[in-house]
Amino acid sequence: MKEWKHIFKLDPAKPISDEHLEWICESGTDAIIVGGTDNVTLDGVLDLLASIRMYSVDCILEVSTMDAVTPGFDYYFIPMVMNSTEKKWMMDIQHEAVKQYKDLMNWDEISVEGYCILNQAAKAYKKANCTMPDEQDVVAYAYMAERMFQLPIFYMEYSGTYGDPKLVQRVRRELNQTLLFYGGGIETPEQAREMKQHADVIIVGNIIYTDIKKALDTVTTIQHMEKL
Ligand code: 1GP
Repeated sequence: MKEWKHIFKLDPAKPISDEHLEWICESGTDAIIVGGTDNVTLDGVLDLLASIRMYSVDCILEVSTMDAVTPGFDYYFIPMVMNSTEKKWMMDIQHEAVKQYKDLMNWDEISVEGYCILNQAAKAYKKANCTMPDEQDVVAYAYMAERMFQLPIFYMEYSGTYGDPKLVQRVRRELNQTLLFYGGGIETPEQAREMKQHADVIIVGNIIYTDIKKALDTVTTIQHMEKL
């Protein structure tokens, strides 16, 4: 896994102007994740991939539906939703994918993410029929991600709302090998800095579409932290 610190997440179902896309790709962020929950289509993914490919930034597809998987990305992230109540989101979709595409899969490019979705209002929380874990549950999921499943990534997903930095800090203490990803509601340099103190990587999504300048400021903040 590369030494990523900051990643932008672009939703193939949301329009973005060429100018804003250029700013995002040239911002100095470490990578772009293409991923979303609803209305992710192959056409949408291909359009975004073609646009991002005009720049040199690393490009990752976060697989949410098998219908929209395509070659051409640098990396592929496969989520396993650890706090889903349905085995489907933990095991069955992945099983189906492996059954169909095993011979095409290049495991140098593929990483499995242990997802813990912590915002009840998030689309992904509802779609995967999650239950809300308490602090001990989250710590146990992180422990399982590293020790039991040896996953490269544990992702604390608050998509759409800013999370609890104390919980991120608590989870940090649990992980030595597995990288801690934090995503959700980051809109200001202070929030970027606060979460990055604990997480290995912060993911910035929604603010790209509502206030591009603020989104770009999160990159500068992380770059500045690295220099200190
Ligand atoms: C979403 O974790 C990412 O999957 C980022 O969250 O859209 O709230 O920034 P936001």
